[in-house]
Amino acid sequence: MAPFTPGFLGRDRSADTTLPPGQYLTHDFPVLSAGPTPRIPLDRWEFTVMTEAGVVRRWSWAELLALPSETPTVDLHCVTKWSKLSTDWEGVSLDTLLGDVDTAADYALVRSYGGYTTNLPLEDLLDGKAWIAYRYDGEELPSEHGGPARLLIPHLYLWKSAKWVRGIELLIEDEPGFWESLGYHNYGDPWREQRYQGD
Ligand SMILES: Nc1nc2c(c(=O)[nH]1)N[C@H]1C(S)=C(S)[C@@H](COP(=O)(O)O)O[C@H]1N2
Ligand SMILES: [Mo]
Repeated sequence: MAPFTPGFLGRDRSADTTLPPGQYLTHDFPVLSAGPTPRIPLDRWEFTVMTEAGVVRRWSWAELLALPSETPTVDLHCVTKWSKLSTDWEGVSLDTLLGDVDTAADYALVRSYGGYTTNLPLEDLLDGKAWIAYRYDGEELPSEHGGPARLLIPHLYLWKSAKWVRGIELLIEDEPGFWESLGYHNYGDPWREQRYQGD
């Protein structure tokens, strides 16, 4: 009898130390979408931030691209258990987009073209933790991965990184998004394995 299970011996455990609990490493980039891929002509694309007072700020595609961008290299962790390390992105920090927005809100509801939503505390969008990303691996972001632009928020499970992002609503009261209202964890920290409500 083997003293260890083959699966245990076969794992690259040095790599596992960089992964959150229960995750495995993948090198491809799976596509996970709850519906069809929306196609948004860039001349009609816009990104909006709406405050709890109903004040709306808008950026056209050209205005978004004119903002200073950053090139984060980040690890992605999907709740379906794959992780992909050191992915290269380009996009605009939410610090730049939210910097001069006047709000007393503590929560954000992110809305996508096509109707997808996800919620998170406003502070998780700030301090260099989130971007509106429009390039991946040196290329335009492919539409199946959320192009023309998606939220990138790598410290939470990837369902929070809304593809085809359209805007962010700032809210005084938290409001569950699509997966959060179907039983997924409200916050979704991969390092605390917050997959489902109650985790
Ligand atoms: N608009 C939208 N964004 C979305 C989703 C979706 O169905 N629609 N799926 C989420 C989930 S569950 C995951 S794991 C990631 C997958 O991103 P990928 O397809 O680029 O791997 O997108 C997230 N963002
Ligand atoms: Mo996911």
